[in-house]
Amino acid sequence: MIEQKMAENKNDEKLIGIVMGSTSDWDVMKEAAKVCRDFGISFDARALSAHRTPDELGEWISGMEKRGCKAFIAGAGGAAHLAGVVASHTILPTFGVPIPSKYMKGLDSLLATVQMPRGIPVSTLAIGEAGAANAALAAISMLAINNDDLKKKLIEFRVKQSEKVRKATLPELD
Ligand code: RP5
Repeated sequence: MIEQKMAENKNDEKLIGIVMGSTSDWDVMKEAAKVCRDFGISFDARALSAHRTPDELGEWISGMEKRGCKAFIAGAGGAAHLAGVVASHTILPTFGVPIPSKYMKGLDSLLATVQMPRGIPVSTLAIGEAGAANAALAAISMLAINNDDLKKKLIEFRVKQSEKVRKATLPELD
């Protein structure tokens, strides 16, 4: 019985938790999910808000910790306190992704995410899709410290990326 339970838990393992303040953030945050998928890293992605669903957010975080989560990625727009609230619930590393906002183009989200008071760190990435993808890469780099397969995959990713730049040509002059 106990063994079966352990097996069930193993299957339910999610190494990275991806959370966003609204389903409207998914277009940006799916870039983090895609990177996890491409590296074969299990993840759970949810839309949960720091101010609209605070209790469910806390429950999800503690549930993720039980499922073996090693890092959280949190994206929100506007008064983007979601990543800070996530970090307040866990000692696991939290990566913040500022979502582009309608009126301030994400500068508000960036400042709200990055300007954490001392004591509760949020590692904040760039505004938008690049930030979401980099948040996943940063979390994966952390996982790779103790995982040689993952380290290899990250090196391959970098090599391919460099090759792409080397092979790129500029367009002809008009
Ligand atoms: C934030 O407010 C969300 O993270 C989102 O970026 C923004 C707008 O949310 P919706 O009004 O689209 O649900 O909480």
